[in-house]
Amino acid sequence: MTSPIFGPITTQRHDNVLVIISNNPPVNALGQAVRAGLAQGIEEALADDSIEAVVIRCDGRTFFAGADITEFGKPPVGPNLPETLDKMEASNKPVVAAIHGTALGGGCEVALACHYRVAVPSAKLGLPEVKLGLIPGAAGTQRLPRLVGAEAALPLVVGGNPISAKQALAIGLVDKIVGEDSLEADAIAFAREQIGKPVPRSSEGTANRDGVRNPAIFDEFRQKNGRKLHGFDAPQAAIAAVKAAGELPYAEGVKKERELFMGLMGGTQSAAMRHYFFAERAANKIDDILADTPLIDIRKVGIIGAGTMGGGIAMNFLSAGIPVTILEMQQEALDRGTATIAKNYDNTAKKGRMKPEQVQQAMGNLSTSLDYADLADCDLVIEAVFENMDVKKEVFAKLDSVVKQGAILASNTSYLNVDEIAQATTRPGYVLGLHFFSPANIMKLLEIVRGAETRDDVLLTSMKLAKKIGKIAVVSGVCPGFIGNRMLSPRQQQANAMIMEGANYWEIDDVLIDFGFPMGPFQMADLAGTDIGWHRDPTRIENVREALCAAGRFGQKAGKGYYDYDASRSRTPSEETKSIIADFAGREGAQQRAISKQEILERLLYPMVNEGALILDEGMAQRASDIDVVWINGYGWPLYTGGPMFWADTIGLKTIVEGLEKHGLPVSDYLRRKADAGERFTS
Ligand code: T1G
Repeated sequence: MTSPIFGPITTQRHDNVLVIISNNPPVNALGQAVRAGLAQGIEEALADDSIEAVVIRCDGRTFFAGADITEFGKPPVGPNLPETLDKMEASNKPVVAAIHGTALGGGCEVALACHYRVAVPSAKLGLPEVKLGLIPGAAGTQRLPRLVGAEAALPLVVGGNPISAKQALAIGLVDKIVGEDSLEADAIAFAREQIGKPVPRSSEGTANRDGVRNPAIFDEFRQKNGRKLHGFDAPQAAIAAVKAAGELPYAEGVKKERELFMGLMGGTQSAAMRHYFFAERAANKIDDILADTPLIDIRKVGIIGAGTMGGGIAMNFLSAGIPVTILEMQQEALDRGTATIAKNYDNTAKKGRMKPEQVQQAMGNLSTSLDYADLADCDLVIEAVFENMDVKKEVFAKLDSVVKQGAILASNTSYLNVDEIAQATTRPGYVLGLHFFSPANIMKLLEIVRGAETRDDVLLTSMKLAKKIGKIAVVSGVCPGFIGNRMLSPRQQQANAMIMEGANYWEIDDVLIDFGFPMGPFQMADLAGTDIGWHRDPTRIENVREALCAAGRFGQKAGKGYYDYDASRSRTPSEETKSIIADFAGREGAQQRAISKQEILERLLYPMVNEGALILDEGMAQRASDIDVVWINGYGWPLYTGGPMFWADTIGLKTIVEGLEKHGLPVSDYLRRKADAGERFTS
């Protein structure tokens, strides 16, 4: 018998066991209605003497996937989750969480407050709050260490990544793995077996003593993860909370958790990371295309060019189980390309990121060719050839004559005009840009460049395919550099201008590193190679880069570029580079002066925001948050500031405009209008 209790929560009675069921699509988020229903269901179950055990489960794709993030930042409405969970845990009737899908955040905390947890093999459990700039706020940081120990709890709470049901069983977070298709029945049977036994409560566990016996684990964890945690507030709070679980009585520990949680909730980092959570999902949506537009079936992919980009692109499809044919002009280039792919997979397998059989399957899906005719039956062909318009037009004309009608023809160009390339074919509707970022098998970002004539089904198919191959895709219009590289260019210009005016190049890099970037522009140049696009004539020196190349300063690969590098590739500013720059500055007659860190930061980042405003005004990006997604995933913009547009909102558009004017830099009409109106780019 099923009785609706409250909105998304119903109950089902199975003799002496009551099953409380949540049905709150899409992910059973613990919104107010769910919390109220859950509280009521638990209260009724505990008050009814004929009920001797309780099972909590969810309909749909997953067990509770956490608090409802859309409620954050709004006035809280009861009942609050911790109180509901405390009541439930205090019961002497066994309560069993029946887990499928992803029990995350508050969902995992509901499970922790249950006396037992059973899960299907495919289930995952985790506490991803740190990815939202938070820590668990319903006693997860206090119950988990008491159940599994501080050492096992740290990676879950501080890292935020979910673990499999099998891993959860191994650490004691799950009590039993049940049948994939018999979760409810097995959970009920398991619950019945516990009737009459004393109920185990995570909050009364003593596994957390490991953190007291060996307090070094916290500093060791901090040191081991130093780079990853750098700049983020939440992970440090998470470590403090787990440590407190060993030092304080439970109730005190919960208070400490609440204090840390509220401090983070009110901070800009969590606002930024919650913004990013929804921004990444919004980027999947193409506002002017019907979601039910029929898709093109992509069963076979052709890639032209087996170089670094072509090989990396191929791996994305091979790893997703999609057959690939790589085309090159010479057998030697093909052999080199396929050998690189095999080596990359070998490294991935060595790191345990892929099983040998998965690598075998991926490589088994790879074929090679020297003949365009072998691409005739491809559903998608991506060219990754030399970045030259004439070459690309020639390739597309050839593809147009060989590849079957209805196939998508994509260019991996990083800034060339996709419309011009499309005009080299008789099917411009099937042409678009798929701009992968190097290394293409690692970098998550994909810019999908929508041509003036790109068909809706071609665009939507590419967006869905991006998700299938594990990319985070953003739609861009056709403009030089699309979204990311277009905004990189004004930052580069200012960096080069400032070293002529007296700023040291390492100071510029350090300002961006302090802001949270993994490296600055001059380090990036050394990493990529200062000789990209160099004419190779050491006697022809017209700028700093050509001077560096003429001096053999090709970057990290040469042991010297802007910087000198030691064997471990750590950088030291170079006197030779300094004098090369001074020489050019002298020739330009630039006024030399010390430039403050604040001025460096403003002149590097404010012009990027202005360029982002132009991109929005021209309709080259669908929404400001898409620009944030590009820069966080493609260029290492620090996630805890939310991306360039959210960051601009945080400091205020008026401040940006005043800064640009102070430095004599252009202010777009769109930016000025938004600033004058007191508006934000992002919601
Ligand atoms: N709240 C609100 N909406 C959510 C949501 C959530 N927790 N999780 C997902 N959605 C929406 C999402 O915006 C999208 O909406 C749709 O569901 C499908 O999501 C108290 C304080 C569960 C692994 O961080 O990791 O609990 O775009 O596209 O790829 O201590 O969603 O369709 O309109 O991502 O299959 C902790 C976040 C919260 C989990 C599914 N929980 N979600 O991935 O689908 S804080 C999380 C996810 C908390 C407690 C603390 C993933 C997923 P739309 P999707 P998916």
